[in-house]
This record gives sequence, C-alpha cells and structure tokens, in this order.
Amino acid sequence: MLSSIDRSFMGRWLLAIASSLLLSDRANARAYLVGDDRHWDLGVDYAQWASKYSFVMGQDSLVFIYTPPRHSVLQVTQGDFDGCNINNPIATIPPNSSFAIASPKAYFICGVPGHCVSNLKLAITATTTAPSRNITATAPEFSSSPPPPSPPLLPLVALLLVLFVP
Ligand SMILES: [Cu+2]
Repeated sequence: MLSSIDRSFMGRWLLAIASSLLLSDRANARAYLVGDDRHWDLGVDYAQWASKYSFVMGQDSLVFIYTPPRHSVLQVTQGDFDGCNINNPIATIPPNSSFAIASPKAYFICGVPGHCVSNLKLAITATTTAPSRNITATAPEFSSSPPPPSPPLLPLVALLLVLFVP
C-alpha cells in the first residue's frame, strides 16, 4: 500500500508526463507561413514554395498573411484552381488566419480579378504520416520556439504508472 506522500508524488509525475506528451504532440504540428516573408502576394512562385515542404494532413496548417482588399484567399476545387474561377469557392480564408490541412490536396487562389492568372495561387499535397521528423531539424515553422522534446521513455513510464497507481 502506498503512503499518501507516495501517491501525491506519483500524481504530480502523472501530470508532468501528461503535459510532456501533449507538448510532444504539438511539437510535431507545424504552421507554415505561406510565401515565407513574402506572404500572400503577387510575384511569388507558390509552386516552388510548396515544393520545399512535406505537409502532413490532420496535423499541419497554412498561415495566410495578406491585407484586404488588395488580396483575398479562396479555397477552391482543382478545376477552379486550374481555370482561375473565383466564383465558386469552397471557403474563404480570412486574413492572417490559419487553414488546417485536412485533405490530401488543397487549392487556393486569390479572389481579386486578374491575380490568379498572374499566378497568385497555391496547390498543396499532404501526406497522412510525417516523414521522419526530428525536433533538431531545420524547422520551417511559423512559431519560432518549439517546446523541448520529451524523452521517448516517457510514454512507457506513463503507461506503467497508469497501470500501477490506484
Ligand atoms: Cu490578390
């Protein structure tokens, strides 16, 4: 039988472990600033920008920075992306907001007439699993300070504690 001091200690450990697991999950999610420091604007090659990254659906997001009414961001079908049709958007992405990547493909165009045909358009392809991601790798993240990684032993320790703590 554990003393109350032991239990309190273990309780705190469980909390600490739960927190690090949560942080470790969040550390894998990335918010990509579309166009990097050029943001969402004319004169940027978004096909080239997208080719630099491996997007993970259900995990990563795209951050669109622009100033209306100069630009807008419409999520569209592939057909409307190809044809630069601004009249049938799936969704409008508000300025300075993030779009959670939830499908293998996503298409965006600027809704200001003439901008899509001038190449203000972005198509991304996402995978379901992350290519071996490592916290020490160069992180093209929007937020500049990822939380510290947790040791891989922690999930096992958490499981053991959950099993043995009454
Ligand atoms: Cu525009």
